[in-house]
Amino acid sequence: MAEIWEQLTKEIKKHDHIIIMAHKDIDFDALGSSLCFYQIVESFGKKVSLFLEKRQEEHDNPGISKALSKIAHLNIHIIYPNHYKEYIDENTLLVILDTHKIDRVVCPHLLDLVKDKAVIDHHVKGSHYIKDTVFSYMNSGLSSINEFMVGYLKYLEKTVDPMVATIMLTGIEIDTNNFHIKTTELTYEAAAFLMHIGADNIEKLELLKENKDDYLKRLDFVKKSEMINDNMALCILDDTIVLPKDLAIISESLLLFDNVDAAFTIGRTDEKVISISARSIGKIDVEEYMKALGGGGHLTDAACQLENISLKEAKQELLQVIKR
Ligand SMILES: [Mn+2]
Repeated sequence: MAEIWEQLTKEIKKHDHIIIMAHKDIDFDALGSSLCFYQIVESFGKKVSLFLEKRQEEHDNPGISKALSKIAHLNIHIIYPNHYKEYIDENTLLVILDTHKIDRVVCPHLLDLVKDKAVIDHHVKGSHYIKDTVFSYMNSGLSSINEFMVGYLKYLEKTVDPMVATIMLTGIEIDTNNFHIKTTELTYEAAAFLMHIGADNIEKLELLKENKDDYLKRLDFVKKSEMINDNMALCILDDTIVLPKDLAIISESLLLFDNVDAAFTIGRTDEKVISISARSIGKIDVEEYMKALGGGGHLTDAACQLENISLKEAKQELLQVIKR
């Protein structure tokens, strides 16, 4: 990894202004790693800005709003979508975190405006991705971008603000479903390091709190889930449009039950799109199933999108693939 950190450091030093941009619907992995990277760049004495989709009070995820309110003391320079052009100067490096897909970044137009781009992601490579990068690190086996950033902090022998460390730890916990998936020795080491530099467990729990009604609604779907054979569970949502991560959360929670080695959740993620989120504890390769349906992913963590199809039809397609 040292070569990678070195290359990244060179890129930072080469540029006068670094803009950090993560994916839409920012989560704790994207926010934690963005803030960490922001502080790293700042420590190099460089001008740095964070591109955010929404203002603190506008986020759908109350945890994200809370996190943003708790870092006010850091005086982060934030750019919002309505006035970004004025901040683009000649020698800018745009760093994209926690996604590599053009249509997932907060502002795809910015990709055209800034020549030098760096991408750091841990999602499985999809189509329509950001090309022409001056730096790229993609590792779908990595738990989170926060784990990458901890490695970078250690390499640089730097630390971050304790609240940023807390947000990063929260991100690792969410992305690994509490250290259940994609968790390696380095993931635990990253968590330990974050505690060491001041991450706070009580603050973390505050950030993880969720709305009771949302929890109960999810519980209701979990209740209606079924076993589709000896060791796989399936949950089908109603026709309401949800975020892909909502499906993932349900699949992950199903993995905690007796006899469930793999879990699938089917739901509508767009007017014309039905998505399936697949999770496995590692004994069953769910990527195989999702690939067969035109999707992709990882052994323990995969997904697919089916267009112009009903929830019932999607279920039938999945069952057929599993039977084969
Ligand atoms: Mn992530």
